[in-house]
Amino acid sequence: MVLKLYGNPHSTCTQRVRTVLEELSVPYELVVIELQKGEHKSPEFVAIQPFGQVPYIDDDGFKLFESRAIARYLALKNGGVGKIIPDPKNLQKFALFEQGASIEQSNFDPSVSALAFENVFKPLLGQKTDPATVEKHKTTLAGKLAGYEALLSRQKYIGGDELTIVDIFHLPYGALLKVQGIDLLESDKYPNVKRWWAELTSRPSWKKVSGQ
Ligand SMILES: N[C@@H](CCC(=O)N[C@@H](CS)C(=O)NCC(=O)O)C(=O)O
Repeated sequence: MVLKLYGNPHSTCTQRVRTVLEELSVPYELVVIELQKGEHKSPEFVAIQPFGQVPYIDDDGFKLFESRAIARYLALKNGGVGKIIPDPKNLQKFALFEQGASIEQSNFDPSVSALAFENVFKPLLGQKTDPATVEKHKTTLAGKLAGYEALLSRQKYIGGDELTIVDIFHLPYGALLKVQGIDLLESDKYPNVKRWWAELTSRPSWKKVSGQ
């Protein structure tokens, strides 16, 4: 049975999983969950994903949610070891990869997802953007990008010297920054962030998923 991905093409977390699927050339069927209609809050959906959020996968009856956990599972299962995830047997390399995974979740995702919520999703939902919240998260992000610059000046990627799913995890929310007037490619202040972002965003997997 072909792998089923329950999600929505506009959902950042669904895009994260799709990009990893493209990197691995794994065939899949996207089962579109209409967020506008509240399909992710239906009893059938919540019976599988108790938080009522997309995405989840159904891999021949095995169901898994949380986009980053799905990405790890898919990479380990589908020949991604040494390609987009380090070999867990190489302890130090794997530990640096896990360090990168924590960096993305604690130093990038909180501000970029909050900014996307304020500037992109709230207007779509007919809600008002709060300028003070936007400023607060912009300031936080600027500080975090300085940390990214320091890290990327001593290693090629976030999880070490090889590209991993951790870099890919940044793509959906990172790409939404551009429509909010924050272009990581225009950032002369952070040349290593610029180098890293240019390479990441030009990957065929992301171009396909983002429709570029
Ligand atoms: N940590 C979860 C977050 C999932 C999530 O926030 N999904 C969003 C779409 S990107 C969603 O379903 N939002 C609707 C809601 O929370 O009601 C993951 O990475 O899968």
